[in-house]
Amino acid sequence: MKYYLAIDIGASSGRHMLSWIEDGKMRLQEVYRFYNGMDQVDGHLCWDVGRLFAEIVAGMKECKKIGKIPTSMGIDTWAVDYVLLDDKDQVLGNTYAYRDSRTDGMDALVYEKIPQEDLYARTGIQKQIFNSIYQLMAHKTQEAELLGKAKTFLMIPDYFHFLLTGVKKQEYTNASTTQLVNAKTNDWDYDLIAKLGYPRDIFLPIEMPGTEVGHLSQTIQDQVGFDCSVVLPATHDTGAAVMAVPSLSDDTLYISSGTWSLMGTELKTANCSPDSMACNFTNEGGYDHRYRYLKNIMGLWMIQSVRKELSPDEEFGSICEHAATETITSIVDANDDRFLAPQNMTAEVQAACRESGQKVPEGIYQVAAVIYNSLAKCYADTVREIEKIEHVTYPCINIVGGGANAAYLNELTAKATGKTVYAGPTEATAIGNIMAQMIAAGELQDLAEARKCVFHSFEIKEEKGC
Ligand code: LFR
Repeated sequence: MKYYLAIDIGASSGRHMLSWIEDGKMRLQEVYRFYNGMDQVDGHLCWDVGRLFAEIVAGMKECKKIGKIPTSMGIDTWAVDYVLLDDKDQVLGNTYAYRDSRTDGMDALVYEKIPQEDLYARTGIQKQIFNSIYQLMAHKTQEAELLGKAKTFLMIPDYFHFLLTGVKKQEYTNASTTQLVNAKTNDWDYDLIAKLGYPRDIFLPIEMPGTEVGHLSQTIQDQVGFDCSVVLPATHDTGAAVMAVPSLSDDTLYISSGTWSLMGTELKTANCSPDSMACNFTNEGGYDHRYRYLKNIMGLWMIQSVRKELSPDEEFGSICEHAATETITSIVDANDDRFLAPQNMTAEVQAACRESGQKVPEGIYQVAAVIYNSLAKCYADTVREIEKIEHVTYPCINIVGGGANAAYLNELTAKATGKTVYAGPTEATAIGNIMAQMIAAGELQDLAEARKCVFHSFEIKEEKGC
């Protein structure tokens, strides 16, 4: 049996998933799971990349323990965050998390160098104040000395791949989220980088998913007890998740539902038009030169936050079931930046309801009901926008990722959009990661065949629209 290992790290947890093909179906086995979260360091929200790497190694040791040694492995994580390495390949300063507020006001400094319209026309990337372009401006203005010492810029999964192999490679899907990649050439926009005054030489050549990074270094082999090849998946988790959308048609709407709800479709050519910019759609680089044309919606981060505040020991399923019995109809704008990193999510949702003259939710279930209803409303608005911009009427919505388990939200989504909802697979990110590895190994022929295989391998629930 040939095993493949996906290490999929999200903002709140990470997991090691082994996969193999058996009787024509893709099988998955979770071998290790670990916590992730942001830490406060010097008043900033940061990631502990040292701890995360120790978890990566710990999970690999589990593979050895159960005797399932992967032929290849790859890591995907959230996007936009990066490390700067010095001339000895040591991390310079903090590894900031994208929800940190150091980027406040950095958009204005970027637009002094390039008008926002030009930036969108070149990169096709949505305005999110946490994009690496604004984070680098924060580095430039707040920690110039540090940026001056930087020899290499690596996105988080690329950094982990480097620690595993000693080889530095920059993967494309994640690079596109920096907002420094040109949507036409799919390469760094060096002209833009020069305009912004960022050091050109820190950016490595861009490589496509499926490329081999290298083999495990001797040091890592000694720790984990085996060697394997490290292959680039779509290292951006959303890039991986969208690969695993089990649709056999190209005209498909999807929601990759997790910490964020990423809702959109795939395009063969980027849409960098002013209309598209006005709706803040993004054209993130995808597998096989497809663009993920989507919108970031605040997503289950809102539920995760209120659960932490009001009912930390309760299962998400229970919160979702109870929310379904509430009758409150208040709605907030699930796209509003006020929900990005509020001091207290519950208070923020309540304040938004109060300010708009609506009933103020009390208790976890009412607050959750407001969030679920608000997400569904936002999904419906987004469907209308995409259909208008793309002149396509989509028949259904595929929801993938952990959020596909939220039955009440699926029901609300079907109702609000009028479209049939197909929910699953829930482990889309890990599956997408594996797909790129299996295609690279020749076990699956191409994306279309891999999607067919996912379609036949995992449970997909249907919720009829009305
Ligand atoms: C989802 C995700 C989104 C990205 C956000 C920040 O996990 O990767 O696609 O916009 O996190 O990186």
